[in-house]
Amino acid sequence: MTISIAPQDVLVVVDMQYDFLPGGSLAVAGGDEIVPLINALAKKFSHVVLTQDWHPKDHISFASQHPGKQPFDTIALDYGPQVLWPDHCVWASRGAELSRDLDIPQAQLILRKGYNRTIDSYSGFQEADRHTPTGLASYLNEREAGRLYLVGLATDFCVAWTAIDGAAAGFDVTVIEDATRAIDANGSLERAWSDMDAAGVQRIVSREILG
Ligand code: VGL
Ligand code: ZN
Repeated sequence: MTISIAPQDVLVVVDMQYDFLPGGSLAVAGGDEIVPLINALAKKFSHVVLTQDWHPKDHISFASQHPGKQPFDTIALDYGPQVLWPDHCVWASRGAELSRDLDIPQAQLILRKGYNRTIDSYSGFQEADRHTPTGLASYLNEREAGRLYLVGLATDFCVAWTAIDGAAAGFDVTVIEDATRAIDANGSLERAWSDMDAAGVQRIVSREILG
């Protein structure tokens, strides 16, 4: 049985940007493979929100800002552990642009996150201090959003945190697993799925919507 998508349901397309695609500075393996699938899924939704990772060039999540540290090291910040990354999705750089192969002209909102130099933001709902809101929950409530369906990159970071925070904000959240790809550093993918399960996030495959 295929899942029917209601007009109020929202497809949230997470971080489909050149730096996360093959050739990008933080390329997620197979990230390009999900573009056609996301385009097909988007045809079922009248309400689509895109998120865009958007960092100043000296962002605290960049290993380059921490002498002696390497990408994928973890450091302690005020708000908790922070994985360090290669420089990526720098404001107005090509790597920060959304893939032009996305074919979702009806998308209504592009939500940028991670623009505060001293706080990362994997989640589209709140920054990594677990406190500073992005405004997305208010937007979705004001727009009377129904279920949220998440796709994009990366399963174990921005998709997972957005899913968990969406559930915490009271939304019914479903991740469409085959329309995501993971970074999977140090067991992060398995951890992300168990955290999403614990938060009540549902997991489906695209066939359940596309038939
Ligand atoms: C992401 C690491 C750093 C993501 C963003 O989109 O999953 N991962 N910034
Ligand atoms: Zn980032």
